[in-house]
Amino acid sequence: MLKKTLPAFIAAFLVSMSSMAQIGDSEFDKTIKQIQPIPDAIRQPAKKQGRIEEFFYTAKSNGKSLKKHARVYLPYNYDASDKKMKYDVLYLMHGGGDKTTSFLTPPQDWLPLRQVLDHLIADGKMRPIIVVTPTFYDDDENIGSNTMNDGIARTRNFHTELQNDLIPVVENAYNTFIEGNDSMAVTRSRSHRAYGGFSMGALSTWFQLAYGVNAVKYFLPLSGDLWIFNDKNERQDAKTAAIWLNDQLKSSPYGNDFEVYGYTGTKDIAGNPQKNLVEALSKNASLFRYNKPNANLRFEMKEGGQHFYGHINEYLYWALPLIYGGK
Ligand code: FER
Repeated sequence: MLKKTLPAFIAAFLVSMSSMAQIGDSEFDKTIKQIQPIPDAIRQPAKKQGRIEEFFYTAKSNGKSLKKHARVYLPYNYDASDKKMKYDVLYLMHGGGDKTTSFLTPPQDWLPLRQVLDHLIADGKMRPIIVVTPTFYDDDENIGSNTMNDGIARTRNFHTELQNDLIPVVENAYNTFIEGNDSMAVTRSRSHRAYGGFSMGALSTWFQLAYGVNAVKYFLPLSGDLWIFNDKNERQDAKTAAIWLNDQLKSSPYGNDFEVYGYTGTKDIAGNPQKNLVEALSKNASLFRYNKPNANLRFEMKEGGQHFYGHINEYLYWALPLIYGGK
């Protein structure tokens, strides 16, 4: 017996040490869908291009009033005067130390998200949407102490700013489905809203699900898991995090009326942590249906996928048509 278990234990230890994930042959691993390469054409700019605007708003946090900004992607042909045409809105949160520009207008040495969006819309793979990229920092030029604890606190709290300060203002400034500008208006239009993020932005996505499922229906955690701490500030394991998230959701009136689309890569520092969280959710969280008809929890991994926007933006090429295609 010992001979059989010892190498497995050592292997698991080595895998966790190197932050390398593997899609192994456990029952759960067999359910993981592998992310395919994107078509070459997506790596070139599309002919019909959307545009990116800067959007300013005021956020209230801890009694402070902050002037902040977000970036807004408007699809090709967006016409502000055409009030009959309404758009769903996707919010995407950057990773630790990053900015409102990280998803939309990065240096062009990786696949830019705007190009993915332009192509998906031009090719009819998804309907046109508006994408908003805010920041959990005070602003791009003021990212606070940039420590892990500060980042965790900001990602945990961002849902309040999203619901009270950002959504009502930005969605009334563009042609969206919101009707009204209070918290109830945000809740009534939740099925027209998605929230996702990369790394610490993925952490903010799990917290959005836990604390703000009333504002958002679709969730895209991209290379990041859920960090829960006990009273002594010790990180809890995936099962504890899964049960905590499920308990949070049980106290909402929305039941299992939410959808999670998780993506990461095998060479990503978040690969194993996110895989372990999704497995724990699939086994310990009654509101999550994984790998079943009408699933509300999906998870895919890219062989060789790394912790950077170039791969994350590829994942969005596959994820967004699942939410915005064919409806
Ligand atoms: C994770 C792996 C890495 C994760 C976050 C990180 C929230 C962030 C690392 C960094 O910002 O340095 O699973 O989940």
